[in-house]
Amino acid sequence: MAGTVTEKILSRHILEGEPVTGQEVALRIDNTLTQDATGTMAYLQFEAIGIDRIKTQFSVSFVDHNTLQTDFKNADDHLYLQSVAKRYGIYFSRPGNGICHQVFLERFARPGNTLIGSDSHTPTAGGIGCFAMGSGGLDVACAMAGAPFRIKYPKIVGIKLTGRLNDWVSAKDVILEVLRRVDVKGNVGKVFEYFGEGVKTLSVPDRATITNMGTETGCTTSIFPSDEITREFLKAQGREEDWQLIIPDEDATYDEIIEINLSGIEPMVALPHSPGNVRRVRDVGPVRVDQVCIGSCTNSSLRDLMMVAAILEGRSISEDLHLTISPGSRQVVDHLVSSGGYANLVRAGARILENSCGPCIGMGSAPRSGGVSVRTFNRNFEGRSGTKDAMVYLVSPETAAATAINGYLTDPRDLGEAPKIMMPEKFQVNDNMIIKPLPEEEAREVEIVRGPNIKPLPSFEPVGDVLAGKVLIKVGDNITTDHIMPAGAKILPLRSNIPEISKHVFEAVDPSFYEKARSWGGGFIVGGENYGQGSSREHAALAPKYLGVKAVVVKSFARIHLANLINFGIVPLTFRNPGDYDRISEGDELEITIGDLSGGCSLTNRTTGEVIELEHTLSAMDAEILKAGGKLPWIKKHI
Ligand code: MIC
Ligand code: SF4
Repeated sequence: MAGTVTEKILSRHILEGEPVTGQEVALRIDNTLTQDATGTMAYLQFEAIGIDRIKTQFSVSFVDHNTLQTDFKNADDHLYLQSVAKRYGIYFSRPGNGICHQVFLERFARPGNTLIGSDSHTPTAGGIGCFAMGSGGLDVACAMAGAPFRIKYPKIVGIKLTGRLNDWVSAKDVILEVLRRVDVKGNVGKVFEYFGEGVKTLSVPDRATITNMGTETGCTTSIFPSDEITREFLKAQGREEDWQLIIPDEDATYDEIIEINLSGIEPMVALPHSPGNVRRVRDVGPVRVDQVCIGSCTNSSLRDLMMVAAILEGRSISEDLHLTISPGSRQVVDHLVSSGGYANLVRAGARILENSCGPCIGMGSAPRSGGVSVRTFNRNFEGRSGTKDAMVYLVSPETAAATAINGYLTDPRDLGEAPKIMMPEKFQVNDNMIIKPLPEEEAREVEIVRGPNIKPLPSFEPVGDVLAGKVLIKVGDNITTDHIMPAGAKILPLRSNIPEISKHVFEAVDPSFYEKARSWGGGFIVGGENYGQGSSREHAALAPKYLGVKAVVVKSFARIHLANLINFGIVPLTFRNPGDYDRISEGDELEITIGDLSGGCSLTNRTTGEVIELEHTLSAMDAEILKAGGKLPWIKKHI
């Protein structure tokens, strides 16, 4: 049978279920990745499952989110992660080695494999032809323990690329164009698979920029074929043996096709506060800018930073703004240094930060109050930069560099002739910042180090048939996990400590949420469309659960957050009639009869006396997991 890349990879990994769109399939998972901010929970859960060694082909633990080490907490977390990796046979990428997705692409990702990662931008590896998905940490823990990962068999959307990008236009503009067309909601359950002649004009890091930010559409993942260009990239990384050809058959069919002519794309920008709010840079005009930040897992590859270095060569940044650069990996820095690019950046006035997530997750470099920040990142949600009233614009490295020179949002084509950059034939391969797994016997002897900030996992009661309580908060559409469980320098160090981090739930939306949840004995969350978009952080489910949230009732959910709610025993429900959203207010007393969750549920609003019909998309297994009080107690019984 003719197949797409997605069909070919999935058919080799389906353990249960039929490849029918919308039906649940269980997938064998070859690899996993974690990062520090979600990793500590994932490994505490893995330990709780009680397996002696990971069962994946290989798994990697990265430290890249929280590298500030403002006190013992963070340093303790890193040590825990390093010792746990040693104990269970996991690769450990040390802090300073780079951003998880960039390093995974360079050193680990394999075409044709399946990967899940406790970070929503795990689809970056789709740029190399790996079927890579973001998930909660508990799902990663289960995959490391050998359990399959369940998804709804996706609808395969083919994105047909023709033509070739013009000078000054790059992969970021392509994904911004995709986001302009499909927006951040309405894409749950889809895979965006790129095909067509235009694919050949994009390098692996270009493709990875596109699959990385594909996450912002809310899709399951995005993927490119594995072709000769992929082989060249792997060869340059000294791992050609990891390559295999995976291209769609001539007569492969897609459920839907979107055509994009690369030659027609112009420099694009996502305006505050949504990655889907996309315009042409030229149409937005010369907005005054206070800060430019270059980096993040979307745009920190060698290609991107060499381009920035070439644009800045012999120039100075505007005196009215700051420019920060966070390289994606140590390999990138190594090349920047040896090629002279690093000196161009420094001489132009860039502040070069660590090889980590940095400002992207609010770890420093917050803009001034009311400031404008132009970033090459993938998210511009309100407050995520660390400054609530900052205005964040998302652009390509070319647009960011041009803006840094002029001090206002600039279409890079205004700079004249585009520089030409050359990529090395062979990358500098040096894996001394990656600690390899120990042999099984030796690994058993390793002692796991737990600092005082690493608190035991909370455990929860099974969910009953009738849920009663008050509406703790009512929110609108597109609520992100950054709204539910903020990150940043103050809160990230608490990721291993649920009692402490739970004090910050919905902090920026309603500072009284925590007190209310405590004094009302928990209750419900009511929301609109695309609830829980963004990050994979399970803390956005775990911390509300700890505060007694019983169910979340919304118009629609984002995929990863929906899975996280189930994993931690919060019942995810949707309105049968979306208009019923208006019939519930904050503070209303609700009673929801869920029964055994085999059918719909009804909600009685005790405050108004009205009855509202609710629905869910839970499988029989999801219902079992919920009823058991979450996935951890459930998996312990099943492994
Ligand atoms: C993000 O970009 O929001 C993060 C921080 O990388 C998250 C993971 C986390 O919250 O730790 C993600 O994208 O999943
Ligand atoms: Fe890190 Fe930002 Fe990428 Fe998240 S989006 S993994 S915070 S660089």
